Amino acid sequence: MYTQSMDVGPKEERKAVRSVEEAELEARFEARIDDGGFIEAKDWMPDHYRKTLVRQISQHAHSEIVGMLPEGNWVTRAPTLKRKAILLAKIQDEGGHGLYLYAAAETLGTSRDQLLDALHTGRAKYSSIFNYPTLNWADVGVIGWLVDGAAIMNQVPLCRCSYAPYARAMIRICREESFHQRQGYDALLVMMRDGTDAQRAMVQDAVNRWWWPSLMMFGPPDSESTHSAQSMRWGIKRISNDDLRQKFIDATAQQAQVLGVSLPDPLLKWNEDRQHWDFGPIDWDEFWRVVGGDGPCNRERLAERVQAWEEGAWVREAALAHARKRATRQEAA
Ligand code: BYC
Repeated sequence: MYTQSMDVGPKEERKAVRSVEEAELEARFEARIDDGGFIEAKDWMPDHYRKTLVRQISQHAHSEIVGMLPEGNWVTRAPTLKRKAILLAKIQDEGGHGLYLYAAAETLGTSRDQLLDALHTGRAKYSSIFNYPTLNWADVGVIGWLVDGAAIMNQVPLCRCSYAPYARAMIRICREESFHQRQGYDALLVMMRDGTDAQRAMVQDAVNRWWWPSLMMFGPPDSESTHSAQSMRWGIKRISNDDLRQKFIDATAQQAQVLGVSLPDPLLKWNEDRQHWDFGPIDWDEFWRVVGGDGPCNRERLAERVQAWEEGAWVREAALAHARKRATRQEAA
């Protein structure tokens, strides 16, 4: 009821009418979410849902383009033409993923310039994993196996995210990510099976450095996750941070055995009762340090991004000038 009393002024009345309409819209929105339906860009949605999506999708987009940097470090030093072509294609794919994701975030009413400004001024987050260095060639294989492997584990459920433009982008991204993971595993398998002792040691060293940061990719424990409960209720996240992390560990512990590498966790052990692998404590202080900007490469990554943006200004200006010229010609014709 929005006209309970006769003594409300026109302003109060308008506010009350609006809130009734909003309550109805919200009820319809909630019902659609409960039925497992999808929300499209033009559908009504609560402000908090919109903000949560812009936050998550833009963080994801930033991760894709910052993720190009550690691998880019190895393009000129890839050991063979085949590995170089694969690496170039993979890095190019990450740029494409960033594009799909920025486009999905833009459908929520935030411009690409605003999103990139937040990244370049250090206000936006991107995945903690990309603040670690790539020290040897095996790091490229391990990024494919573990980092892309963790990304797929986290991202397959996002193909069913309640926000349809994000879900559609994720379907395309996941197809490509599975190739990324396989190329990494294949590169490592070749080094472990046919390589020299030095190459096998290089793989083990890379695994030792990337294992724990990969587990941190899934976010803080559920008990400390600020957004999980609401995002799960809205069907943005379908599986919790801890459950995804466990699924990832279960899959990779077996793959490590096939590869012939050991994982750097003395407590990693198959638990017959739980039907899962038990694992040791994660260093959450390290995670929050890296997320807070104080990881091994945070400053370097951000500086490189800003430099790339500034050096690309002439390309953006030329594209705009070209578009203006075409529009003028079309008007004149
Ligand atoms: N790094 O409440 P929570 C990839 C932040 S893979 C940095 O659990 P949420 C790629 C979180 O943002 C990587 N920050 O948050 C792979 C929040 O801070 P704010 C990208 C993290 O959102 C290979 C706070 O901690 N993938 O792209 O419910 C090659 C509390 O966390 C991290 C995605 O982004 C982290 N690891 O859950 C190239 C997938 N974890 O925002 C590229 C989509 C947490 O309140 N994203 N934080 O300031 C997601 O699924 C979720 O956003 C997360 C976190 C699972 C990551």
